[in-house]
Amino acid sequence: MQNSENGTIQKRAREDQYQGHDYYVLDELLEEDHILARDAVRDWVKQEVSPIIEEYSEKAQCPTHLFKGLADIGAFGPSLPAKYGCGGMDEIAYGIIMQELERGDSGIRSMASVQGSLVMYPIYKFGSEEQKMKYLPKMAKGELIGCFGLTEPDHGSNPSGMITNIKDDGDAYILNGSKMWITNSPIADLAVVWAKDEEGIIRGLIVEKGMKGFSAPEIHGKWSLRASITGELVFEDVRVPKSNVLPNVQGLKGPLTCLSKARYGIAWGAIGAGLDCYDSALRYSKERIQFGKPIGGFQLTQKKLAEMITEITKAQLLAWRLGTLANKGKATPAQISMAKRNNVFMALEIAREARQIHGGMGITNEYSCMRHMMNLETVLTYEGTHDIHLLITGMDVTGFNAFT
Ligand code: TGC
Ligand code: FAD
Repeated sequence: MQNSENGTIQKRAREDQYQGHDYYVLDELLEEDHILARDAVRDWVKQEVSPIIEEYSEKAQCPTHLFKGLADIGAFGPSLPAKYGCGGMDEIAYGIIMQELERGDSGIRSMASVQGSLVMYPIYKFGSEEQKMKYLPKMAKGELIGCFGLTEPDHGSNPSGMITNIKDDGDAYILNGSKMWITNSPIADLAVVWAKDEEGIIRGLIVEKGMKGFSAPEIHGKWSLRASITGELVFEDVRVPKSNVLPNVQGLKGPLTCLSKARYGIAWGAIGAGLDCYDSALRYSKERIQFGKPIGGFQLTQKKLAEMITEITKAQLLAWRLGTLANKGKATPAQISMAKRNNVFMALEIAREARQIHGGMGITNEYSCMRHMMNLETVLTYEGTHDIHLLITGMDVTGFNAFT
């Protein structure tokens, strides 16, 4: 196992042997740009993420130095327009990039999801031209880091109950309240925060680091997504200029529209985590000898591997079709919920099965499956829990709301 001296992070010696798996030859459905993007991100993950990720996770440290590299490979806002310094690619390219990042670690994908889909996207979709020009090019380059504040200590699945609020004060609003479980908040330069105005209407605001009364303490003690930094957002009479309000949206559909964008990315991303676990388990099953033969020669191991690749292939098809709908602007929020829910659960089940195939070694940092498994517990919960997405599907097919 790897060791560190003096608390510094050392690169792991073992080579990342990951190979993609494409049982139904879905590459034939991709364009050249998609394959180029995938290969570039895969190489970057092998060089920059795999050698360090186990130890950053163990130490519960966020590899913040990777923000620059993520920007260089175009991971921030890949499908936002080039005019703002973004990728100008399509939704399938965005999905594939998320898949390759999450193949490395869900926390690395989170760094990109939050920046691109939850901060840059609302500024792009709901912001003024001045706000777009001020923030988007710098965020695409990783010069500014953002976070997204929706969840509150007492309002997680039910964000419409939020109590964070703004009061009119001439050329500014006075912001009070708090947000909980916010990815990147302790290191963020800006936060897109959702708060109710005096009429109870949800508005989006850009709150900048350094504004008086604004703090972002870190949350410690996570057993999941340990290479991602999570914190609170605390607002005590923060004076936010009215020019920082996102002018083009009101109501809960503002944050939920951003969530649709990010959940779409997670539907692809989770496949990456599942693929990494499958790839490792397949290789191990051919190398590990018990009872005089490779464990991959036993029927029970084959059952696990066969079911894994079947579920991965179904998830790949779901993501690809969702991507083609998204490219036409036709992917519905409920379709996105189905894919997020299915694909994350699929990846979590695969991580558990892969851990079994690795036997005792599966619980160590020599292999990625235990880390993926722990990460995926968060992915199953954030951006809408597994059960909330089930209820979204239930409401979509029956027309009845079973949330309340
Ligand atoms: P409801 O009445 O259904 O909807 C209110 C308005 O929003 C519209 N809408 C959507 N629009 C776009 N995308 C979606 N996914 C949408 N879902 C709903 C809806 O049409 C309506 O519009 P309008 O014009 O009629 O006003 O709202 P509700 O209060 O009944 O809530 C429904 C529910 C429970 C599904 C929703 O609140 C929900 O999705 N809850 C889960 C909360 C959640 O996902 N939180 C995530 C926080 S952010 C996060 O986890 C980031 S992790 C990042 C990382 O590290 O990667
Ligand atoms: P709750 O809403 O309290 O749910 C608890 C349980 O009750 C769940 O199983 C849920 O499914 C169930 N439940 C709730 N309502 C119903 C119902 N009507 N019917 C049936 N079951 C129900 N949020 C942000 O805003 N920004 C971020 O950047 C962000 N990053 C995160 C990072 C991490 C590491 C984590 C763990 C969370 C993050 N979140 C973020 C918050 C995340 O979105 C919430 O944790 C999630 O939405 C669930 O809210 P909750 O934790 O309050 O659980």
